[in-house]
Amino acid sequence: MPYALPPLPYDYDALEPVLGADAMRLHHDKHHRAYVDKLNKALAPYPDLAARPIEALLRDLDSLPEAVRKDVRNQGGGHANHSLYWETLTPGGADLPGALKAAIDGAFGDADDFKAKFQKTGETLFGSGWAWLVSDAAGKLDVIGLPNQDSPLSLGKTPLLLCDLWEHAYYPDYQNRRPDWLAAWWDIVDWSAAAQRYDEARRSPQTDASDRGRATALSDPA
Ligand code: MN3
Repeated sequence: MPYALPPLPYDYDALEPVLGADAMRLHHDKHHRAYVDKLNKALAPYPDLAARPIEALLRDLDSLPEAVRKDVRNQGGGHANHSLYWETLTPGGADLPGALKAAIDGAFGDADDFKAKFQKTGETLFGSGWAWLVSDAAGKLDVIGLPNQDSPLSLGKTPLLLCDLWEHAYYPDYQNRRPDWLAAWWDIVDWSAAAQRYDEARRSPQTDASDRGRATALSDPA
């Protein structure tokens, strides 16, 4: 199968007490795997599409055959979002490095103002979805909430950080207390991973011409 469930980059219990081992095992082994399996099933008739990185497909949803567009958006989004999510968490958290800190200060006021905006965005997002810190190609930051498994890549933005606000992400540890989950999540954020993504976003904008050219050349299989 072309898309594979990436292993967790730490042990199931590594993010305790913020996230418990049972919840992590269920989230990674069951929920994330289900997105991967359904994505592979949907793209089985489209080997040319399945050979491309999921991020490239999400960046150009409109170019995909209509028969698979919804599955790429939902199942492919679920796979890409969770893959990034595991990568941007780390036991005990990590400090916010200089370049990204300066960008956050410039965009939001200071780190506390940013946190307050992120928290409010997450608390007020209706239903299932994610809260995101994103960058545009010019390096301008924004905080957005997106429903379901929608990806900022589909909006031409680069995701830097994301907090899972589906109930499966926090009910085992926080029940219905989404604000408590959002407040605790900061303790496991890997800021160095976000800063690295920020540097890469500014070096190679996501909507570069070569990738667009490949995507628009795609068509339905014969
Ligand atoms: Mn999830």
